[in-house]
Amino acid sequence: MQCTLPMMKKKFITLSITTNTSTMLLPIITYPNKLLKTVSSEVAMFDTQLHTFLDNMYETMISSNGIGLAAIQVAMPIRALILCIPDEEGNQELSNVLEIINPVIENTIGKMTYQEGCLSVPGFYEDIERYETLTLRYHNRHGIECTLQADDLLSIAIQHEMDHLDGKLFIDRLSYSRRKKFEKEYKKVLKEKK
Ligand code: Y12
Ligand code: CO
Repeated sequence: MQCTLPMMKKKFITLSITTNTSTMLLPIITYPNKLLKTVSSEVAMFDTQLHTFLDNMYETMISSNGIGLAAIQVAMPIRALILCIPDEEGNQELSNVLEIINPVIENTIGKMTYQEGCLSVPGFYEDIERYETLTLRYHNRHGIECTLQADDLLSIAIQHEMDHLDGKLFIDRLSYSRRKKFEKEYKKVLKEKK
C-alpha cells in the first residue's frame, strides 16, 4: 500500500507500507509416495494458519497449471481442497476459486466419463466414470457451513479431490489391466527422469 503525506514547505514524502501478503509455493508429492494413501483428518480450527495454508495451496496449484489440489498433495493430512475451474475462455478467475473443507456428498444424479489428470501423477490421463451431478455440504475457510450443487467438470473435480482426502488416486479406479499398463508406463517414465 502506498500513501503520500503533505510535508512542510509543500514538499511531499511517499511512504511505502508493505503488507505481509507473501505466499509460498509448496512441494507437490507424487505417486508412488505412500503419504498419498493417508486418510486425512477433519479440520477443527478455521484460523489464520489455515487461511495462510489455503493461500499457499492456491499459489501452488496455479503455478503448476492445476485446476484442483487436495491438502495431502502438499503433505498436509487435513480434509481441505481447492478448485478453480477455468471459464469458457480458459481463464482461471479468482472469483471462481472454491475452498472446500470437511466436504460431504449429500446427493448424486447420473454418471459420466471424463479423462482425468492429477498433479501427483504427472503426465498421465485416464478415463474415469463418476457422478454427473452432486450436492455437496462443506465448510468455507471461516467455518461457515455451505451447500453447492455441481455438475460436469466441477462435479468430476470435486469427486477427484475428495478421493485424495480418503487416500485414493484416480489410478486406483482403473481396471486391473489398465492399472497394469499404467504401472509399466509410469515406471518407464520414472526411470527416464533419473
Ligand atoms: C477433472 C479431472 C481431474 C481434476 C483434478 C485436478 N487435476 C489437475 O489439476 C491436473 C493438472 C495437471 C497439470 C499438468 O501440468 C501441465 O499441464 C503443465 C499435468 O501435466 C504434467 O504434469 C506433465 C497433469 C495434470 C479436475 C477436473
Ligand atoms: Co489429484
